[in-house]
Amino acid sequence: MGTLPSAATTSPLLEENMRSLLATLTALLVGVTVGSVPSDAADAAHRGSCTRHMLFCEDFERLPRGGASTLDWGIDTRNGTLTVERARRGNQVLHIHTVDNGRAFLRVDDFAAPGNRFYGRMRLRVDAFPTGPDWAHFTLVEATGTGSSEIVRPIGGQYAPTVPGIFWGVGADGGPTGDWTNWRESAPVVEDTWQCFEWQLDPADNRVAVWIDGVANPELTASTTEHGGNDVPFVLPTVNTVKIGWQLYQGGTTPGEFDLWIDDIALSTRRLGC
Ligand SMILES: [Ca+2]
Repeated sequence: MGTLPSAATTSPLLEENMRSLLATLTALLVGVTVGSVPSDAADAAHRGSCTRHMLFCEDFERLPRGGASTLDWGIDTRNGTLTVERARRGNQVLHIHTVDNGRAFLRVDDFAAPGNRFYGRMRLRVDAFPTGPDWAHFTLVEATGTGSSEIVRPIGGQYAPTVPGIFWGVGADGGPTGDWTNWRESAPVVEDTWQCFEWQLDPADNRVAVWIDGVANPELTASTTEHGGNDVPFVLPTVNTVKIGWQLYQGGTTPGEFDLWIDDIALSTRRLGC
């Protein structure tokens, strides 16, 4: 009979050392995971926002400053300009400037989302919204395509002299539901402040949904039967074009010119957050 310990037994000291080693490794791993969150966020801000696969993304970091010119998207303007500018800490943004009822849009052509279901996200600061003429109506995001003539406007708004106030509202034009903007007093505009806007288009029930600074506003929702237009079904087009910028429809505006800044535009199959 030999005196060597069998393979099934381990000395208490060795077990204690292994437990201690495991505890140390676990603590290190937890520390690394927790510690990495803020530094990743800081890195993302430094690199810009186009670091993940998306259907479309533009953070303006790689564009030359000045009049916008790129092969990645088109430009649709009338009495308006698009200029890439340097903002705080070297971040670059798109400055949209229009006169009276002009327009200036970044236009995403040849867009296609799997199942025609997608989310949009942008950061936005508007210097001043219109307080004239009465019912002055503006659009910032427009989606069009095939299969339905509705021009879908997930992000837009209107000056309502009856409240009075200026409010965000989902809207549409050009289709069977007519020209409507379902502005809501629960969504007043905020001037001269960076805010994050997200929207979703879902063909399942022709739903348009909106989040402002990460918070859903259920009143800013349109669907097949719940919308602000004629009493007929609201049907989303199969979207192939998305325009992002500014258009105001009536002339003789107050103020006479409009300035806004947009950054971190993204279109994606899933919600990106802010
Ligand atoms: Ca940027």
